[in-house]
Amino acid sequence: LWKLMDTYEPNDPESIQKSFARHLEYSLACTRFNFTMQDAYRAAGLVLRDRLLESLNDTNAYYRKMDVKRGYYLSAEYLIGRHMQNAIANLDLEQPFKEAFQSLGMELEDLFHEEADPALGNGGLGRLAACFLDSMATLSLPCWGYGIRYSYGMFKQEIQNGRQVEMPDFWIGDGCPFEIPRPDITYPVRLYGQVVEGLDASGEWCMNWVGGDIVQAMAYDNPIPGFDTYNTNNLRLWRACPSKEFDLDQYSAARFTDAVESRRKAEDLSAVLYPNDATYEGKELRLRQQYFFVSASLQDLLREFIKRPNYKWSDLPEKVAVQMNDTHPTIAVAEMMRLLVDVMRVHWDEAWELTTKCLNYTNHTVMPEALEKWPVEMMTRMLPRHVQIIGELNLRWINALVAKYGDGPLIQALSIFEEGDVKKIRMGNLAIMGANKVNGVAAIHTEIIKKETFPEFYKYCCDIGKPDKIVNMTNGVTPRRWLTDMTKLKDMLKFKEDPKLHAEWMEMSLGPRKKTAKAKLAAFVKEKLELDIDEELKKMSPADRAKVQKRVVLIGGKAASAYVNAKIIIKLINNVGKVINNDPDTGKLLKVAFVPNYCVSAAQVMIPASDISEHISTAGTEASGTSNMKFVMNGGLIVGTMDGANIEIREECGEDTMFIFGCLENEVAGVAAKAKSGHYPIDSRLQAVFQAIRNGEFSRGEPEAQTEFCSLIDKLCNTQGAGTWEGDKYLVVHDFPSFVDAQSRVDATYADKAKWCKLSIQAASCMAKFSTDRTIQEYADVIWGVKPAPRPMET
Ligand code: 26R
Repeated sequence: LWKLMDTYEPNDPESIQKSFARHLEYSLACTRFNFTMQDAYRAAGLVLRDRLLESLNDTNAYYRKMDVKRGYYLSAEYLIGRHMQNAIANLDLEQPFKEAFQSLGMELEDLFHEEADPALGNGGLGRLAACFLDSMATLSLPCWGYGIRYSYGMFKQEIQNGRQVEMPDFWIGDGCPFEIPRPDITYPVRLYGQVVEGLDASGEWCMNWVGGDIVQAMAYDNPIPGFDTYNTNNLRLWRACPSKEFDLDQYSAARFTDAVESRRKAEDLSAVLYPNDATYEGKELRLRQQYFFVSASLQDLLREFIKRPNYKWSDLPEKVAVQMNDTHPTIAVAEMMRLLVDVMRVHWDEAWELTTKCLNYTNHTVMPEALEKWPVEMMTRMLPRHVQIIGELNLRWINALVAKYGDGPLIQALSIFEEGDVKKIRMGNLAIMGANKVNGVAAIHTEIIKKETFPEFYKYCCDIGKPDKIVNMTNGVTPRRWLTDMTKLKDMLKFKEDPKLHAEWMEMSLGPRKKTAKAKLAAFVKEKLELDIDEELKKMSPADRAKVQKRVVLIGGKAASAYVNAKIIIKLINNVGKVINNDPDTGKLLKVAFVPNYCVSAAQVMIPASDISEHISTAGTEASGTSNMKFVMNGGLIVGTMDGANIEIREECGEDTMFIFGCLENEVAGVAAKAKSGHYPIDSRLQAVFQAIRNGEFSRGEPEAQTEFCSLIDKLCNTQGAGTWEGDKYLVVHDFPSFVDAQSRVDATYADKAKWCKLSIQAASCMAKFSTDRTIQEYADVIWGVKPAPRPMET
């Protein structure tokens, strides 16, 4: 068969064209003479998919042959962005594709624009997972991603009269040409039902989880090509399907429509991504989704393990490393135990040893409200066997702790169960207990985890001589869209004062109209917002220009649908924009716009065109932040707080490259205590802003908006307040004056073009640390013990 295969030169423009024509006609049933740009995009996608599939299959065969240790990344979210451009770049097919399509009268850029942006994630955590996949492939590491193939991704944000309106994102539309449905790879996943005790085939005592509903998880594979390697890894996403057989009882009872209905319900499981990355809501469907993808993924990776000739369970930790991305997949701890003990019949103690050697947990946030806790009642109904297992694990754990420390508050903090009116299972505690390594995502964050988020666990780890169970893995981003080896960038430093480099550097963002990043951004803003940032700012008189640094300020982001204040802030930004942009005085100097529907593709236009980006989280609240890295890699400079990765970026690039403001993490508690009792004055400039808002200067005659805007300020000014303090807990009033100072330093520095340029070059040259290539190398070395397995060209 191999000989019969249509062997093409994968990077020859003519074979690309032939394959394109065939896909148009035979895969899409178009004719070669009559097709739309959308058809062309799909056919081009299939051309790429052929090449990706071949590489994916060969890579996997190679991993099997070499019997390598594999890494598995479990994540409820992946924000991969558009495939096509990325795949072309990573397969190094840019030139032949360009040629192939140009001679057919098409521009690649126009094809790229036809692709829906797969947004199967909320933000930072999901985008990080996508960057990780890119680096795993590029480093030729035998690692796969597992997740959920949501039919509806992150909602599309529309702005109507300045307010966020959420629209469904049925991204999958007519199907994605890059994914490979695998009807042959399905696993049953049980939900609800009960546990019965009995004997297994060899007469041994065992627990059987029976009854309830069974959903099938069907695999959809998304090939992830690496750059400059023949390896292609896989992102396997699970879709929920009804089980294959019809429920005969229901059928024979003539409840045919009920049977159809219950099958339809199964599909709801993977229908929609929870668009909430702020506070956790104990929604039953969310727990079902989590268990669904965790169970399918663990079944799949264990099947791969036992396919190996003469497998022994004791080898599992030498062949498998699993990373749990936040608490979302941490039911894996109990599911791994269930699969090993109940299904594979491994003894409890050995199963626990294997589980705790294979699993690892990444924490992404210090906000306590984001640490998931599931009501015991709900979990017992849905996953009765898992609650038994967790109960047993907890019992053993607590007994050991009591023996060591005696009973007391330490024990309560370490228990997996939280007592109270509603008894809950703390997924963070379960994860730490079941993990070999736990990591934070920036140096400051890892320290906060040890001292504040999980201090009792850290104490325990230290007491048993394993303080390095908690490690730091500073985040990164993939630079692949621009660069291949970021460590080489340092060589540019010696030219940071070179006028020739300066000229080219400025040219990239300001140079000849149309081609530059700024021109693209201006076109984007004009299309999306009907706002002409380019023209307006050119109208200024030289005298005006001399006085004030003109600026365009763009703000984007999505508010969780129930997050009232975030929504009011969006409305306020839009109103402020309207007032400022249309004011004869300010409009010439400052343009403010809210960019609707911020997403990976919008970021690709905005980031390269920015001079300054603001990363202004109160010290200690942002775990890492990753977009800060992208801006600096693209020549931007940061206005920011001493928080998350800002701190490490400053360390790498030099203090002079960053405009720091705000209180430090170790000052926060003191300042908060003061804020609470009203012990510091409000800066007069901020008072003026508050007054303008109270006067209705930004309400544009809308009474509702006026009330809402005032409620925001009232909150900031609220000092006493009973119970939990709902005042200025992010200390914006305190940090405001130093923020304004930082902005003045920006203006002063920007006025000196040579200095600005030097700082920009200096910073961008020093960003190698923040490539996910470095991050993933550390995960592979320190946490997973996974080695590169580059596939030779011919296998
Ligand atoms: C609904 C609830 C359980 C939930 C809370 C928070 C769901 C999802 C989130 C998203 C959090 C975990 C997140 O995205 N955190 C971000 O992770 C990035 C990658 O590590 C960091 O850069 C960023 O600082 C952090 O906010």
